[in-house]
Amino acid sequence: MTLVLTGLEISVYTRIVRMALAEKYLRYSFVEADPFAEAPDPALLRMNPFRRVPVLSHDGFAIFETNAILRYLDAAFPEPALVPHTPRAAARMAQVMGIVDCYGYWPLVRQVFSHRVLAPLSGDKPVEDQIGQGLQAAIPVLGALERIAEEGIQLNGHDISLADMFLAPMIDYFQMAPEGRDMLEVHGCLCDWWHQVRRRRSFEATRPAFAGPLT
Ligand SMILES: N[C@@H](CCC(=O)N[C@@H](CS)C(=O)NCC(=O)O)C(=O)O
Repeated sequence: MTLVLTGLEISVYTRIVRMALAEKYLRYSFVEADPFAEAPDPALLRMNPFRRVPVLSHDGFAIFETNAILRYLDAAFPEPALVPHTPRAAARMAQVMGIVDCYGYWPLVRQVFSHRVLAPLSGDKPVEDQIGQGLQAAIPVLGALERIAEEGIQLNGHDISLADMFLAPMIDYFQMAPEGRDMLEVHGCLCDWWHQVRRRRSFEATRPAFAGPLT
């Protein structure tokens, strides 16, 4: 059995899949591909016409789109299960994944983290407008996630599912920005979840090298 993950170390979507692989104790090879490079990587384009990472290949069966990859992994390698069995928990899990994917990634990662944290690391100037817009757009995202965490069926720190895989890498990047950390801190239930999930082996083992140890 061969699993090959094509991705980029700093990519949050790549880390989502790496966390799921780690939760399931699966061994895999990692092939680095940079979707942001100026010259398109022909191998990546052949696997994903949208030129995004990650792509997972299982014995030659290649899948792109993180949600599809996670669902496949959970079906092909059922233990430990990362999709809850009760209809309500499964619905909340899917809801978290949808919220993060559709409304969370851009403001939390591409606007707040990229401009406040990544740009200075690369010697670039942050675009303050982008950070401001990202923080504004993050308000309903964190609000919706807080309500789910408060309900307690998902994002409770112990019933681990694909929802935790999807959210943890994005919150990790968001809280690296001081403004992101301040905003997270006023969401008590989400904060409780964060303090539990960040201690998981799958989270620690997949943290990108540039980030250093979590403080
Ligand atoms: N819908 C895709 C999104 C993946 C995605 O956006 N990945 C980022 C890296 S975290 C990427 O490849 N970005 C390249 C770009 O924006 O051109 C999925 O679910 O896998």
